[in-house]
Amino acid sequence: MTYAFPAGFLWGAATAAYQIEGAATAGGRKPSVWDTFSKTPGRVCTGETGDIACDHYHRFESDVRLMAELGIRNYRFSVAWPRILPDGTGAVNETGIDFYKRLLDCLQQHGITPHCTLFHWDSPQALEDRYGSWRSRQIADDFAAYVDVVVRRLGDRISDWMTINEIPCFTDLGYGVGKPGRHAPGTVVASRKEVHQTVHHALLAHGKAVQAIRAASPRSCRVALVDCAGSAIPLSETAADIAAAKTAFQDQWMNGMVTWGALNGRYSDAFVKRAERDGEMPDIAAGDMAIIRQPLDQYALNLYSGSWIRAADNALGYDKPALPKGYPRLDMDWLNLVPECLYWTPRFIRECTGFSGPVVISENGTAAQDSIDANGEVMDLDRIRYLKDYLRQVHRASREGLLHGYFVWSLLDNFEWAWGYSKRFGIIYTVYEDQRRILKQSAKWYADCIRANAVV
Ligand code: IFM
Repeated sequence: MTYAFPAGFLWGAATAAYQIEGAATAGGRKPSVWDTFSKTPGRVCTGETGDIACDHYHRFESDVRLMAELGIRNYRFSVAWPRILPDGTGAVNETGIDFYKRLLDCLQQHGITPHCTLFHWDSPQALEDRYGSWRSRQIADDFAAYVDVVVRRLGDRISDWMTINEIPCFTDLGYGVGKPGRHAPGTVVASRKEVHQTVHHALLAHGKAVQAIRAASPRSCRVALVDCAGSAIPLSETAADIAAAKTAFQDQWMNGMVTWGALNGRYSDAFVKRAERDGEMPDIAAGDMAIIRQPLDQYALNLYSGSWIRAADNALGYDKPALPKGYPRLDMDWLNLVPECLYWTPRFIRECTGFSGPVVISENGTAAQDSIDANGEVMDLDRIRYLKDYLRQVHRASREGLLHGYFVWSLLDNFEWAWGYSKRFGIIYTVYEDQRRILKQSAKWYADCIRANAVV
């Protein structure tokens, strides 16, 4: 079997500001909630912060050069809100804007198309101090105002915008009930209703951001939301298991709010039924759902794993068999190998929502226990094995017209949030001691795939 992709298939690599930029206090940037969180003892397991990270702020030119050498023609990066509006609102920090202008010009010189995420979890600490960031409805307007600033200044260089990255991660995982969330701001709230309220505010921020982009962009552009939809995979490809997985899909993690809200303009029946029963429905003002459901030009999915689902004779109509202890995974406890998520999730998005536009995998990859061998090489054959299996599912989806692009996570090893630098997701190895970069074997293999437009 050859795994050749349709012509025009988009190959890319992704990063995020707090994970790579470093330069935490340079050029007028003020703290984000992740600066505060990572400096709080016990929050990041290694005690590390993003203060220096990959020092990409100072080294972006050589990083872009490496990308170009690999033949990567699409780069997904994020803009740091606290670099642009250090106090969250108000005065614009032109030095921060200049950094992104220089990055974008450099990408252009190397023929690389930018895909810009406007928010990848680094909310300004000032807004956390002022009103508890995502707990307040005010953040939706403040986010839209920030987006307006970015699009007016950088919009002549960018056609592909992504509003917000993975809403469940900074809401559901950022706020805990009973114990602190594992992600910033790590607040403890009183109820699930309050957690759902933060999700609702984030969706509202997304909707208002889409409107702001369309109003401010000086050129015609494409807008997407980046969703980490929970994947439901039929245990067998029989009609019964496929139907069961499709039912489960509407209530996987936050799908019932995020995917259904953004694409259908209402929360899923399964979510509403459960939330009403348990007193966990967020407050929704008149008109909110219409704001949340903005027409999108593209839907972006960060997918890594999923749950196996089979039909069952119970009230739900499905069950989720527990995974055995020895189920394969590489170097991340949650990252069970389920390559099929890359096929079934785009397919269920198409079948369960009103969205029929292009879908792109905006992140996929794995952490692995990489090391430099005696020859100075990083032979991450385990990552290649993983990516090969996942990309074959991308191939299946793209042949059926369900997907049109793929961004590997990540371009280079970086700050993996609560895991610090202990987890390496890059296809390029970062030597943190001296900031050297070493192309891993997977980077060379990925370059071969791009060249062949196929899984090789
Ligand atoms: O590193 C993260 C990224 O910031 C968001 N998606 C998942 C990646 C791996 O955990």
